[in-house]
Amino acid sequence: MRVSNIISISAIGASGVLAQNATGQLGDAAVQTGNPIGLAVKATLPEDPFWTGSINGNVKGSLTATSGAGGVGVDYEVSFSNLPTEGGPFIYHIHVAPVPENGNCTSTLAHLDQYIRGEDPACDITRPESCQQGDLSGKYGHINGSAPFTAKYNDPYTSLVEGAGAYIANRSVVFHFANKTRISCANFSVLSTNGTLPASPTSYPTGGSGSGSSTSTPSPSSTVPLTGAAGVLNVVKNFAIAPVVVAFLALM
Ligand SMILES: *[C@@H]1O[C@H](CO)[C@@H](O)[C@H](O)[C@H]1NC(C)=O
Ligand SMILES: *[C@@H]1O[C@H](CO)[C@@H](O)[C@H](O)[C@H]1NC(C)=O
Ligand SMILES: *[C@@H]1O[C@H](CO)[C@@H](O)[C@H](O)[C@H]1NC(C)=O
Ligand SMILES: *[C@@H]1O[C@H](CO)[C@@H](O)[C@H](O)[C@H]1NC(C)=O
Ligand SMILES: *[C@@H]1O[C@H](CO)[C@@H](O)[C@H](O)[C@H]1NC(C)=O
Ligand SMILES: *[C@@H]1O[C@H](CO)[C@@H](O)[C@H](O)[C@H]1NC(C)=O
Ligand SMILES: *[C@@H]1O[C@H](CO)[C@@H](O)[C@H](O)[C@H]1NC(C)=O
Ligand SMILES: [Cu+2]
Repeated sequence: MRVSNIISISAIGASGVLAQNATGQLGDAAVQTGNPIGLAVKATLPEDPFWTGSINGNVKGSLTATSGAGGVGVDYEVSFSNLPTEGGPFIYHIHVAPVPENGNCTSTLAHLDQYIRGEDPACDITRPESCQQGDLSGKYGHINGSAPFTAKYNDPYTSLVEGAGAYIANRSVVFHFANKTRISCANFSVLSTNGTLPASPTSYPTGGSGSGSSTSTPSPSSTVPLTGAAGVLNVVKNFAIAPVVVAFLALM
């Protein structure tokens, strides 16, 4: 008893400050400005789940991301339904890499984490700037039950400026069980730029097994290269460390 008390007290002593004030090795996440007004991207989960266990069809849903008011941060609109009846609370994140053509969610690697924070300790919801940028459910709420879930929030720490380390549109969204097992994942596609719909905004790749509803419009841009947005390449005010971070994440 004594010994274990002493051990736990000293463990708190040693890690308490860090645990309460966890932040990235590179500090807290910076607020992202200059996001292109009117740009919207959307990730829609495919027809079939990546997870091969027993669920009643894939989770349905999407995450729409638009430039925040005044170009500050990104406004997210999240909607998920047909959730599994067990295995929650469910979590979802922006992962660094896109989903490969074969739909393998493992290949999306780890969370967008430009500041090298890591997953542990868990995100403190009262200090979102200290969390991994991609940990959206950590910052804005887990999905507790199996009822259809919707949420809307502004995240100041992610970006729609191509070239920024915090850029999300060339990455992916992954939906997990509470135990982190990956159920499904999706790339972002451009939904609109200033109200105009490029390419085929309503058709999305179905991930894994292929034979799903094919797009009638040929859409080389079903994922995001923002080719039309010439003025958008606003690299200057942003970070050049993303490759380093990706390298770190690949180790996790
Ligand atoms: C940890 O965070 C708390 C609350 O934000 C703050 O009061 C305290 O000074 C911080 N401690 C350190 C060592 O940064
Ligand atoms: C949308 O239009 C506004 C005003 O004309 C312009 O400043 C902005 O760059 C445009 N956004 C995109 C994504 O093209
Ligand atoms: C994760 O949770 C799901 C749902 O409860 C379960 O089926 C699966 O076996 C778990 N995976 C691991 C690795 O524990
Ligand atoms: C996701 O985007 C990447 C990069 O554009 C692409 O190679 C991949 O095929 C896309 N994945 C799916 C499932 O469409
Ligand atoms: C997905 O990719 C991972 C890592 O490359 C690999 O280990 C795994 O076997 C793949 N899973 C499927 C279902 O292809
Ligand atoms: C989920 O449950 C936790 C703990 O009970 C609570 O703090 C949180 O607000 C709930 N999240 C949502 C999105 O309702
Ligand atoms: C996504 O774009 C950022 C720059 O905005 C870049 O640093 C990163 O390597 C790209 N990621 C992928 C997977 O293409
Ligand atoms: Cu994740």
